Amino acid sequence: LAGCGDKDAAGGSDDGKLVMGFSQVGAESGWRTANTNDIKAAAPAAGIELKFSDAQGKQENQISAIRGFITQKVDVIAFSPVVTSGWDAVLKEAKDADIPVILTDRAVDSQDTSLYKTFLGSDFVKEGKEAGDWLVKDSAGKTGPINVVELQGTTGAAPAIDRQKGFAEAIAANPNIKIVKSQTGDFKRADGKTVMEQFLQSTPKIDVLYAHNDDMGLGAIEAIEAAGKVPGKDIKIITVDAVKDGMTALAAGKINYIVECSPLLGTQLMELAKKVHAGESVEQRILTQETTFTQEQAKAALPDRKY
Ligand code: GZL
Repeated sequence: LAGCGDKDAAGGSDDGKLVMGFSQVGAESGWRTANTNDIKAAAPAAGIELKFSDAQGKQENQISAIRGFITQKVDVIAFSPVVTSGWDAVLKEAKDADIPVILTDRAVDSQDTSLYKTFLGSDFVKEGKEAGDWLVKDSAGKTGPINVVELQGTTGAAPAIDRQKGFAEAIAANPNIKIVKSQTGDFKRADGKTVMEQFLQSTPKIDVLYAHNDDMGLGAIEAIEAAGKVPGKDIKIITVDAVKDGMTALAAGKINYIVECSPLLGTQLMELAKKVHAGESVEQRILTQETTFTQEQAKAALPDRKY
C-alpha cells in the first residue's frame, strides 16, 4: 500500500522500521521450535518488524508466503528452504522486485548465487562426518560386522542429503561398519518411532542407529524399549541437534553421542538484514558455531542449555 509519513520507498513499516518477511519450514521438531522462538525474539530486539509464516513443511506454502512478502513490499525476505530445489522462479521474482533474500538454516541448489545475498547456517556434511568419526573411533579394535540403521531427515532437505553424505564418507574408514537400512523419518519423533519399529522387525542384528536429528532418535528409543532392548547399550545411538530432550537422553545413557546443530540464528540474521538493507556487502556463506557432546559432557552442559 502506498505509505505516508516517513515510510520508505521500499514499503517499510509506517514507523520507519525495517520489515522482514520470514518463511519458516514448519514445527516438525524441537530444533525448529527453538529456531522459531529465537527468530521471533531477535526481531524486536533489533528493532525489526517481523512478518512470520509457518509453511507446515510444504514448499508450495513457502513459495506463496514469499510471493506475499513481495506484494507487501517488505524490505528483506529470509527463509529456511524445506528442500533444496524448486526455488529459482520465486527468488527471481524477489530479485526483480529489488527485495534482498537471506537464506537461513538450509540451502538451495540454485546455480545463480545472485538470487540470495547470503546463507547463514551449519555445515551439515561436517555434522554427518562428526557422527561417523565417533562411530569409527568407538568401533576401533572390534571384529565382525557392525550393522547401522539410519533415520534420514526430510527427503530432499539439505540437512538430510548432507548428513547422510558426511556420515557415509566417515564410516568408509572401517569396512566392518555397514548401513544395512536407511529410511526417512521426516525429522519427526512419531515417524522415527514407526520406522524404527519396521527396522527392528526386518533386521535381525542392529548394532547402531544414526538418526539425523534428536527427535527421530527419541522416537526410535521408544520403539527400541518396546522391543525389550536397551538403547545406548544393545543399540548404540548417534543423533544430531543437541536440543534439551536429546541431551537429557544422552545424559541418561540412552543416546551415546550427539553432534550439535545450533538453532540460535536469530541475532545474526537480524544484523545481516540491516547490513543487506543498507546495501553493505556481506559474506556469501556464514557458518554457525557448534560442537559435539558425549554422555559425560551432556551431564555437565544440561543445566545451562537454553532450548
Ligand atoms: C538443521 C535443521 C533440521 C534439524 C531438525 O539445521 O534444518 O531441521 O536438524 C529440523 O531437527 O527439523
